[in-house]
Amino acid sequence: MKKIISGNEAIALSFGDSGGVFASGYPGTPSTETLEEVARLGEVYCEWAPNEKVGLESAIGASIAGGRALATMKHVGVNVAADALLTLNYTGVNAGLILMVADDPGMHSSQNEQDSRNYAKFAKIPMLDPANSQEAYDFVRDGFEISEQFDTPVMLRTTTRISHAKGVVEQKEKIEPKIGPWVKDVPKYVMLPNYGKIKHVEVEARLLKLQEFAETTPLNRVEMGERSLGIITSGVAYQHVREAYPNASVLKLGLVHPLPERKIREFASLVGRLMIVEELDAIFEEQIRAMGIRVDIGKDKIPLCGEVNADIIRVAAGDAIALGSAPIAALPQRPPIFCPGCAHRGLFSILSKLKVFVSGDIGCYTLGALPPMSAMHSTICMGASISAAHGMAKVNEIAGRSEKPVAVIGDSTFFHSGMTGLLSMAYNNGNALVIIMDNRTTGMTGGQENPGSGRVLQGQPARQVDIVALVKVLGIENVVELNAYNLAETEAAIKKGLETPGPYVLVDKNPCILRYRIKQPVIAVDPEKCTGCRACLKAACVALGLGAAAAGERAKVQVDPNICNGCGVCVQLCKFDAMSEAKGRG
Ligand SMILES: Cc1ncc(C[n+]2csc(CCOP(=O)(O)OP(=O)(O)O)c2C)c(N)n1
Repeated sequence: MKKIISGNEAIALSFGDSGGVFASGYPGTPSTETLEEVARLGEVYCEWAPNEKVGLESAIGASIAGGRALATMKHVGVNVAADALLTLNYTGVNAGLILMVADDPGMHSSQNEQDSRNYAKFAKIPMLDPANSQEAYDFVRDGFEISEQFDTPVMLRTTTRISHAKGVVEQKEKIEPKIGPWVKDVPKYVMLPNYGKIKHVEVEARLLKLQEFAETTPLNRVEMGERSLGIITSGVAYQHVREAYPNASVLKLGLVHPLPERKIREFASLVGRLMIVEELDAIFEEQIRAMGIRVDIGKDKIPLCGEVNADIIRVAAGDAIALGSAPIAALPQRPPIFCPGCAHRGLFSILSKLKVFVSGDIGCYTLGALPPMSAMHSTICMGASISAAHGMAKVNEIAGRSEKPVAVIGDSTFFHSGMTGLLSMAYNNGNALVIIMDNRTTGMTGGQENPGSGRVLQGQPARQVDIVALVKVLGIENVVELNAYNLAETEAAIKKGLETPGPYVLVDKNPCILRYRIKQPVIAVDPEKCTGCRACLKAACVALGLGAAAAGERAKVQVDPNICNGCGVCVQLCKFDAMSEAKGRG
């Protein structure tokens, strides 16, 4: 049967069709829909883990117990899971195990654009790089076979365009899940140094076997065309190559680690100029140059940063840009902003007013760094807000500075990796104010469930972790609930937290209005009372705008009732009592 589906949907579908038994992961664009689709299809057990390390470790356990397993994450998630990955490569697997990682060249929705192919090289394990939805589907099945044949985890790497673009997929015959024996094998699965030493030798030997496999597998295919230009490429870059040069000779790599040296050498000998087109790092190029093969066009002409496209490739090869692909006029920028009605808006209005140093984290609340709030001053990675604030506070203490840092973190990020930072702060006599914005969902990635939302991935009820109780158990005495919609209360609570010595935690429990579809009565402006002072615009709400100014007067504020969600932050910012709940609307 044929379907038109995205790369992520294809991976999910193939997991069910390829004897998959257990899937786990943590949301992160562009990977998120994969696990959601496994859940929607309903054939295979799957769950959200609180972070990527837990997701991968659970998949490892599933594989050891004999079930084909999948772990899904975005590229930066592999950093979190890396500790497990870099020993899983030694133990190998029982049933097949695939780590699906979605890279984000161009940083459409990420804090960096690291190239996950580095991890395959680092871990000395195979990596597959599909170039469309069909390959995404096929490579899951191939991945399980490679995993079991070579006793290795397999990384399946997508990029945003492969994960999210839709294409035709032909389903294969279903492989019914077969759960193998749950075998005790201490030297294989217990990586004590003496067993690890043996395993390291095996890893190197396995890599040589995989290299041989790479030479002959149809995953790596030569498409001979005109011989003046030969291009080595993989993944979505292959599509751009074909758009730029439909008739060129191409070595398309599906297995991007390890590389097929003989195949590459032979291909290079058959073509005139050799070009390597890869997004992000020069992973192929460095290895191919190290083989002593001349590369005529590579990263000297193709940027290390961002996505490639047909024009970049043609210009790099010294040709004019493709007909009809002249650069389109720059589109107006549309910076992201808090949703109308979001509780984060109230909090950041006050943090901005108080001019405190905010150690931020990753989530919707990171938008608090943008003008006009400009109230977040560092954001490194998920979970870093609390631990970084702790380090700041210690230096302030050493320097004799009285200023107390504020850490802001969301519920999902707190469960992911913020909790341990708070534990450290309690344990090491820290001195920061921590604000946990518990909107009962993983908002930034589209509203996924998490241990605080009270539901599992499939939507059924689950144990709901009480953040206030958890914070107390971690050793924090001062934990106070907050209502971030109430600006006066929020300001007073923050001031109290800043004045009180030692760790202090505020927990806002207003649910995400988007995820829970909360609609509150809209706000109306009384034009008689509005002076056009613009104090309300500090709320940075898209529902607020300025009307036309009458002669000699300042333009007055208007509320778009179709967008407003009645949070009331603008009402509280107005000094002239000009804003109020609209009568008869809701
Ligand atoms: C290691 C890692 N995994 C996943 C992501 C993707 N991601 C960005 S923010 C976020 C969760 C934010 O949820 P929460 O902390 O609850 O804040 P909210 O967006 O709901 O305000 C996720 C999963 C990431 N940036 N880094």
